[in-house]
Order: sequence, then structure tokens, then C-alpha cells
Amino acid sequence: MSTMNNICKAVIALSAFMTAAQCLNCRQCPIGILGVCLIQSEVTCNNATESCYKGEAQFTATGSVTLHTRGCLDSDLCGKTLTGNLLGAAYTSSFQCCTTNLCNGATSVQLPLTVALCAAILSSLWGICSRLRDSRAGRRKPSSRQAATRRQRPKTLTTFEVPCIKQVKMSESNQPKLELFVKAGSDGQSIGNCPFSQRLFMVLWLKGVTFDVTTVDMKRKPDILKDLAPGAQPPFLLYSNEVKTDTNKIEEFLEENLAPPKYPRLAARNPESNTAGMDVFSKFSAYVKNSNPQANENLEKGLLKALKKLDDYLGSPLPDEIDENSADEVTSSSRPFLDGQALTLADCNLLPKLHIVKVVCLKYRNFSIPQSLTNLWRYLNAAYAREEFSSTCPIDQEIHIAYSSVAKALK
Ligand SMILES: N[C@@H](CCC(=O)N[C@@H](CS)C(=O)NCC(=O)O)C(=O)O
Repeated sequence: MSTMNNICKAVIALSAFMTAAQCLNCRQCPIGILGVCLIQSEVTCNNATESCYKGEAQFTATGSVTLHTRGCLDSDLCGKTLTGNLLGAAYTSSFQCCTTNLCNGATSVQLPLTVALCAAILSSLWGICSRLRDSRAGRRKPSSRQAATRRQRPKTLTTFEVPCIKQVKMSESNQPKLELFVKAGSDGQSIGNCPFSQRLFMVLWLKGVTFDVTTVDMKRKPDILKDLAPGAQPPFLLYSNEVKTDTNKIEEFLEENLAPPKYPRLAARNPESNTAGMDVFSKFSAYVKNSNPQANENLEKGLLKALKKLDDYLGSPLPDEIDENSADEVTSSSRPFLDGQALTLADCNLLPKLHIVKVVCLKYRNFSIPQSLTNLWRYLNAAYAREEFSSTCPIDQEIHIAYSSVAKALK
């Protein structure tokens, strides 16, 4: 399992170097020999100044080996023939560009993961095409922030740190195209503070389906979204070519359409799990929005009461934890999640909000969830240990920024 994980991470790490990102989609072939592309995928270019390109590099000494590459390229290199020197060998390279989606080649091929991995390793070791491009285009390595978000990629080979659309497609093709648009952070790229977006992100991840995630910068909403979902706020889901904008309905739709036997059922079995912790967020909002020092204590008590109620739910056995045939009476529960051993829709709804409560209360009220709420802490720790939750959380600073004008100073 962990070997598989490492393999996936290796593929992701390698492909991260080979791909660029943003709104124009291009065919990407990091390396092709004799007209055959070794690993082909789609890529979304990094910025508006890039075009799709087909490139050829010929080593002048031999004249016989021509390398082909495809991908995104700074437009000012288009049509140029360049000469250079790579590892002591002189080469000339030329780039032909075009500027419409996927204009630089034929339909992508889907390679099995192992083949793709080998090709990726091969081309990465070789590194010729990227060096050719990078030495000419002056491309920088990804920044540490980008590198950090890349590490968070889901196992589905989905990326979610870039605006617009991008995914290295190496998985099954017989499923509808799914794309989740989530709110972007203050940098316009990373995941923003939006519990609805995180909820759906978690649902899709838990379903085990392949999907794209696109962060939407609310300050400069891409035109494509103005057409797709005018006036709507993220999250939205694009399912085949249909846009859905209501979080609850999207969740229902996914549960109905991505159902067993192919996909897991995620609904909680006990209806109480869906309402447990429901009042935590409203009590939290009242607590952090208040600026009157006299009211603070009572509002904090209100939040504590709601947290304690949730703690009690998590510490009380569910009906299926009580064995009717056993002589021992079961009086407590040590289950990790709201509805039992597995994450359910109830957790996807509550956890993003609890995370915000934890982060905002510490920053703006110096308040921490009491350690005495052991069931609640068991729950939170179990959740943070799961990638579906921890990798879909915005960074704390995003939450701080989002609440900087909402949380009021006490005076
Ligand atoms: N589409 C959602 C509502 C989404 C929503 O309220 N999104 C918030 C963030 S979680 C938003 O985008 N607010 C505007 C903003 O943050 O600029 C629904 O109706 O279920």
C-alpha cells in the first residue's frame, strides 16, 4: 500500500516538473522519439502569455536524432529557431505554436500507470526536453509554496493548487468528467476558506472517483465561470457538461450517482450523526463576532456547551455498537468518526467547520477546545490523520485572513 503510495507520489512529483498550468489547455509530450510520444497528457498553461507548441530539437553533430516535445511555451519563443548546447552536444530547436485548446496534437493516449511511470522516470532522467525549454524560456523551478501544495495532491492524481483546469489524466476513462470549482485563497490560487467547498472536495475524494479541482479567484472570476454559473458562488460542480451550484443538492446528486457497487455509500446510518455538532458553528459565530467584553464570557460558555454536546455524542455508543446479546452493558464509544469507523457525509459537513472554529478561536480569542473534551479530540485527531480532510483544509493563514474583518476585537 505504502509502496503504491510512493509510486503515486513519484509520478506526481515527476509530472509536477513536466507540467505547467493555467487556462489554455495543450497536449503535452515531455519527450517523443521518432514521432512517438512516450507519455502524453493534457496540460493547462501557466499564464496568459503562453501558447501551445510542438517542438523539435535536432542534435547537429549526429543530425539523426530528433526529439519531439509538446506543451505550453512562452509566446515570444514561438516560430523561433534557437541553437544551444546541451551536455556538450550542439542542437537546434524550433517551436511551432497555436493558441486554441489542444491545438498542438492528436488525442491523448491513456497509459497504464506502470508504463507512464517508467516513461516519466525515463524522460525525467533524460531531462532533455525540459532543459531545452527551460534554458530558453528562463523558467524557474516551482516556488516552495507551490511545492508544498503539490505534496497535498490526492491519490487520484488530481491537482488543485492551480487556477483554471489541469489534470494529468492517467486513470480510467469510462466515468463522467467531474470538475469541482472551489473558492481560491487570497493568492488567487491555493485553497481558500470555504467549508462548503471543502465538504464537496472531501466527498469526491472519499468516493474514490477521478476529478479535477479548480480554485476560483472571486476577485477575477474566469470568463468560463461567468458563462457556466453566472452569479453563483463556489463551490460548483461540473458533471459531464452540466453545472450544479447548490452544495446540498450536489452532495445528494453525488451520493445517488456515484453509488455502490462501484463507489462507496457515504451517508451516515444514524440520522443523529447528521445533526451532531450542528449548533457549534452558530455559537462560534456569535462568540467571535461579538465586540462587547461583558458579553464574551456567556458567549464562550455557549460555544463550550455546544462543543460538550458534540463530545457527548462522540462518546456515546451508537445502536450498532451495543451488542444486545452481550451481558456487559456498553456505556461508551471510542469510535473515531461521527457515525462509526468510517468517514461519512456527516463528517464532510462538520469537520471543515470545526477546523475553522479551532483556528479562528485560537487566533482571535486565544481560546482552545478544552483537552477535557477527549471524545472530540479523538475525533479531530482521527480526522487530521486522514488525507481526505487534512489535505483539503486551507492553510491557517487563509482562515485568519477570511476572519480578519469578521472576528471583532473586544472593546
Ligand atoms: N453555492 C453555495 C453557497 C456558496 C457560498 O456561500 N460560498 C461562499 C464561500 S464558502 C462564497 O463564495 N462567498 C463569497 C466570497 O467568499 O467571496 C450554496 O448555495 O450551497
